Amino acid sequence: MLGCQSQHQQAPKVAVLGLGITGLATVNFLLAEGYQVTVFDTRDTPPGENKLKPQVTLIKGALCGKSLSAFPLIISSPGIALATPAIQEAIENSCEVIGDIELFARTLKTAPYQHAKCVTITGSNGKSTVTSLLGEMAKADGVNVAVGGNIGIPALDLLSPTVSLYILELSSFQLETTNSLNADIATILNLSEDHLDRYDSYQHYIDTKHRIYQQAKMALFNSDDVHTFPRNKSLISKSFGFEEADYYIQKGDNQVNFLAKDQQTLLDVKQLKLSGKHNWLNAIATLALGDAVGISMSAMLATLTTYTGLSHRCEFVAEHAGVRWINDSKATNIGATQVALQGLSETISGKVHLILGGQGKGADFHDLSAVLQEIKGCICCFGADAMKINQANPNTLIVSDLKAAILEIAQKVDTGDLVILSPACASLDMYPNFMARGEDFRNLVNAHILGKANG
Ligand code: UMA
Ligand code: ADP
Repeated sequence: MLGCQSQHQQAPKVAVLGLGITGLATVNFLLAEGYQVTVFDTRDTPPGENKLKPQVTLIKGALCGKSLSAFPLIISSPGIALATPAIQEAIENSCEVIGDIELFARTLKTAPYQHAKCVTITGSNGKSTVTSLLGEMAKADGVNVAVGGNIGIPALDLLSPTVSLYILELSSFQLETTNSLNADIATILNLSEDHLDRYDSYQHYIDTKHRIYQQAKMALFNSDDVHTFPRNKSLISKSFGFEEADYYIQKGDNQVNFLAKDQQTLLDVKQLKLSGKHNWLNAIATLALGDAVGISMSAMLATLTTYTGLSHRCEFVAEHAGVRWINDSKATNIGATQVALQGLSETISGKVHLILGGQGKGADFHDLSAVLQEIKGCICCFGADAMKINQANPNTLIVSDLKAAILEIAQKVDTGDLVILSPACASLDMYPNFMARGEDFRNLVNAHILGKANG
């Protein structure tokens, strides 16, 4: 579909919606393919504006269906919902609307990229951990690998004739506009409620996630989570899970647990640097994905004994006066916070204290009640949905911001306690992203608990 016009034809017109990192990568890709590009963004100062090449027209303001309908092909960014009325109008007027991942998928089928393998990873939680871990395993095995997608590098920026394996983390937003992924293996790691401000129901969110299996050569599903099971029964599939699965956790004597495959023990979970039972599942899911694309088991197991995980996921920040402070800012939905809190009290002698809040994305905070009731320490909530959290969970205290939460809890901690920021919400009401929120937590703990200057 790309690079198709001759020198004498006018360059074909294409619209790009959104000028964040995806929009910018898409524009640069399309210019290199010889397209005439117009960008639309609803923001006054789109982040990519100063990096835009001069030959590209940028139109700011509300999206207009009539204007979009002038473009036979529209590439929409993940931050813009396909359900947006102007986009729907363009679709009704026979415009083709796809996303950057679809553009990537189509390009991957053409020379010189067609020999590369591709792994695609989605799920409500654990995507970035599995994606980056698999990338490290591939590197350890000497594979020329490129890792990107929702994890932070737009897929189109990864394209190179020398890459032999692409590993893509995909969000439901990206899957909305993707139709022809031809992944060697695709997985949905788990499903729990998220992004209910974008989808009209949980089922709609689940259905969108299932698009990842379309045209995949193989599916990997979570045998403990029925929502992840592929619906196409003829699709070749493998499973991972705690017990009944191709890749599973084998219980040995004296509470020793092993990562295992086909009755064969692979690694004692104590050798994992990642902590928490959810990471046992992330580890076996990653082994299954790596196996499917031919990464050697020895390189994968060696990586598991050294990989310490990404920042902002149950990350140790400081210990002061016998109290541990943990940053789990990436817990942006209820499911992630539940997992972080489960079993935490068993690992410490004192109480757990929790900080949560932000944008709840339409979640029902009653779903957190069971884990919050287990908490014996102070629970502070802040941000746009603090009131909603408090109404569903009266054992929470509303505070103005993260600093106020830390100062409040600092007065209540005893030796042996643990304080965790695990917000169950997006950060965008008060921060540019979850990383900035996690860094603010780290700086505030340094400044107000350890007494160090920021920086
Ligand atoms: N926006 C507007 N008007 C526009 C275009 C965008 O207001 O015209 C807003 C969106 O609603 C959104 C923000 O701008 O709040 C960014 O949207 P974008 O599509 O321009 O985003 P990019 O900068 O291209 O980043 C996107 C992903 N962002 C989203 O899906 C919102 C990044 O995932 C991803 O890393 C990047 O592409 C590279 O693939 C971020 C994310 O929050 C981390 N993802 C969600 C999540 O993980 O829960 C799905
Ligand atoms: P994602 O990219 O899907 O947001 P991450 O790997 O960044 O996932 O982890 C985000 C948070 O989700 C972590 O801080 C942790 O609390 C939780 N989490 C990680 N893996 C799992 C899992 N397999 N099941 C449930 N929750 C998980």
